[in-house]
Amino acid sequence: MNMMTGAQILVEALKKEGVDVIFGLPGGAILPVFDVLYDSDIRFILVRHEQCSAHMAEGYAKASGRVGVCMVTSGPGATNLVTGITDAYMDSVPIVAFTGQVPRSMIGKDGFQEADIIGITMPITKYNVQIRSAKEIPYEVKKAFFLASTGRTGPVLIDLPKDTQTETTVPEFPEKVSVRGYHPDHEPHPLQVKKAAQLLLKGEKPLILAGGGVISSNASPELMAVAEHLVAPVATSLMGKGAIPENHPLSLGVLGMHGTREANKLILEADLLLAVGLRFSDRTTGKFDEFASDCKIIHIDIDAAEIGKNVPADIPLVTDAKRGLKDLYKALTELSDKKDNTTWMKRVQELRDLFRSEPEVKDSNLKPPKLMKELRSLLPPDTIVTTEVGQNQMWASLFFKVYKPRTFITSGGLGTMGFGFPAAIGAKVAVPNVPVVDIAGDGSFIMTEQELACSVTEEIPVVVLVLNNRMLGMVAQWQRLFYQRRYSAVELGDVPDFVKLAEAYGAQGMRVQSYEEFRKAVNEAVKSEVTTVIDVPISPEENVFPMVPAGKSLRETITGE
Ligand SMILES: Cc1ncc(C[n+]2csc(CCOP(=O)(O)OP(=O)(O)O)c2C)c(N)n1
Repeated sequence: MNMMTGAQILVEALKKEGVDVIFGLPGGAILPVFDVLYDSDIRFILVRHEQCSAHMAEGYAKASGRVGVCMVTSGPGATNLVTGITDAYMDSVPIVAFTGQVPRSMIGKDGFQEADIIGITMPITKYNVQIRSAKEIPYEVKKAFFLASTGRTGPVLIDLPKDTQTETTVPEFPEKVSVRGYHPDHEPHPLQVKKAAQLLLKGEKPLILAGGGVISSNASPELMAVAEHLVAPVATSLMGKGAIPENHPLSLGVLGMHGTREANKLILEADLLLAVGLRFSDRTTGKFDEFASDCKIIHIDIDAAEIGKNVPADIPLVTDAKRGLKDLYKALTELSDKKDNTTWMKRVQELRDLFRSEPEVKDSNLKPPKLMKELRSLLPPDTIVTTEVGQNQMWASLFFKVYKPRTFITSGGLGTMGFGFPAAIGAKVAVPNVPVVDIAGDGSFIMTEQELACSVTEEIPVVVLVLNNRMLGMVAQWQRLFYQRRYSAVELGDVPDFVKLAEAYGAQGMRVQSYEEFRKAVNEAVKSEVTTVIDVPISPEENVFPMVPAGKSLRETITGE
């Protein structure tokens, strides 16, 4: 190896990790790296706000299963990443973020654009490190990708003082790294697996709850095998949506605060819960101590810290979802033939029929549930949908059926408004041949709408469907239901004009007033070679139902009737 600068070493190390795209925005403290990128084959996607570079990296990672990469400058560039990194941390999304930093001699001296990004991101990264010499770069980059993508996946940050980027050294690129005390490949204990299988076979009313871990470990086939052997209905968390095709006879849809009525009811009747790849978020469980209190619980999770944190488990299995379900399936088939669960499945069907037979509300306004169903029928099955946060997200979760893993991308843990649009851009970069649609609220879209400039100039066409209620709708819904309609700071007014806004950025804008116009617009938008914003005015009075009020148990579902 020849002498190389730290910046050259970094770019070489990224290539060795197979990185072909980086999202970000430059600045003084990271200029040496950008100068090397100028000559490299790595595609650099220039964002208009650093927060969005992290969300794009998340969208890229979630859609593809590969690590997403973002890169920004020091100080404000770095601090603008914080929301995106926290979002990735909460939802276990594998991203690696690079930040520039003031030169080593300036650290701690309040230099121009210095921020202690290591201190700031300590609690929101799986690992972070400040480079102290150019020599460390190959090892730290390898380690960053290893940590981000293994075990419970998550964000890693590398901070690069400017002079480590210009320092020269002869690099040594390691083939692999091992991190002391970090053993991400847990094998499930065979006796525990056997015990779990025995318990599952004993259960008369088993229910499976699948989380994001099933999707991130590509464990859907194993999930289906277990579910079909047990003839057990499957509900998912919001992050697990897509783990089972939602048109499968065993699918119950999403469970929780805005879960389907059948899922929330059946969990109260089940005697056995197999929870896999999920952290029992309060949005999924409702009140912790009343959740599944009549069930025996088997909990599979790669992160031992999740076991018993929110909900106690009778049988814990610390392993990733794929491995856990595979071993469980083997044990089940060794112990018995496919189960006969006729009585339980009859009950499942009974509830399903009951709730699905509810008549649709007759109203001349465009209704979000119907819009979601129409949208599904217009889009190919492998379309990737992202969402913003609020009512739009919950309508999508409840009424837009997802058929494949990695095709529903949303901000679950942090609930970040403004996530969906940049995540859609990242997803489209990762999987360019399928349509990508962001289901948005007006308030959320306005938060990161500037990335229209990015998507137009970088030629990354996505569709943004704005369910436009001129309100911070979800907050308004809570004020309507729990604060006697005292609408405090939720009215946005008819601003901006989304058609003109899209056009101002060189994108395409459309407004629809009827289902027919909606269908036409969606068909045109998914074929368009430029990003299209479809403005769909809906009533500001719409509520998302069913709903479980915050802090209540799933027993206390409000249906709006
Ligand atoms: C960054 C951020 N700020 C505030 C909130 C709190 N919040 C949750 S939902 C919501 C309203 C969202 O409004 P909009 O995007 O218009 O979607 P709608 O609920 O109307 O579909 C707000 C303000 C949040 N989740 N994220």
